[in-house]
Amino acid sequence: MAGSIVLWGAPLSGKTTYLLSLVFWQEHNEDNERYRRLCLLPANASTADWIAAKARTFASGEPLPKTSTVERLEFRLYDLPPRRPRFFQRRTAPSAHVADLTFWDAPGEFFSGPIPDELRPELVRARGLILVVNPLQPPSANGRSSAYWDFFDGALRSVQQAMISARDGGVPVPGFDDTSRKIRYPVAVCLSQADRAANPERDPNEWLGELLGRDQRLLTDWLANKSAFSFSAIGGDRATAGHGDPRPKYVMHPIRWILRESERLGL
Ligand SMILES: Nc1nc2c(ncn2[C@@H]2O[C@H](COP(=O)(O)OP(=O)(O)O)[C@@H](O)[C@H]2O)c(=O)[nH]1
Ligand SMILES: [Mg+2]
Repeated sequence: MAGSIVLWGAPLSGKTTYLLSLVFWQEHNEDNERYRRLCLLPANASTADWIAAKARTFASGEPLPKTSTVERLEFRLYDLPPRRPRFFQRRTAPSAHVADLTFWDAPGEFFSGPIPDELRPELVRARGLILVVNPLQPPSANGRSSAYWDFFDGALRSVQQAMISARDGGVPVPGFDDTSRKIRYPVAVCLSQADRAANPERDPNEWLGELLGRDQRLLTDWLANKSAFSFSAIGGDRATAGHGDPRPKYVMHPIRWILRESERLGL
């Protein structure tokens, strides 16, 4: 199978909660019963333990604890037939394992600068990258207006350099474009916790442009295939949304887009 989709994001952007939403909560909506669905599941026992422990903590209402170790977590993405197929859909394909998704759970500092060396080989081989930032809380607390740009620049520069050195070492890197020297695999830039914003439904590309200000052009210098997304893993503040399961919004959109784009690009 092709490389993984890698999830990366700023400290406290909502990465763990996003994974909870993908595995447990997803968008449950009547219409979805008529369509094929994507489903994310833990791929091994340690990942299953990790996500189950996070879900229990979330359900207890306690804050998710800070992480002190580095742990590689592996998930599998499945494409499933409709829950309630229409007559003409009766003979649709069965479920299939369509991609893997990798996440490193690690202390916040780990996510604030360049991507650490030990993770780069997987980023070089990846079929796509999900980058998460919180649009209401810049990635670093140093108060610089360029906090968003610093985060993207740090992460993407280290990926590009790793791709160049892999290629120079004779390893084929389909996710890299030799001519333009850009990262070629699809990169979904995600604005998390959209429910906290005054207008969660605003155009994510425009929203991202506003966060980056005059630096927005620079993202295109790194990335040949990018798109902005916004989502909410919880669907609303728990205090105001009351009890019951969270109701995530748009959480599968970046993943669907990466699957489609990586296929189009032959990755
Ligand atoms: N309102 C709201 N809060 C969220 C959402 N996602 C995460 N949070 C909160 O943001 C904080 C950081 O989330 P967490 O998943 O631990 O971030 P991580 O450090 O990137 O893994 C926690 O207090 C979460 O409850 C969301 O979609 N909506
Ligand atoms: Mg976390």
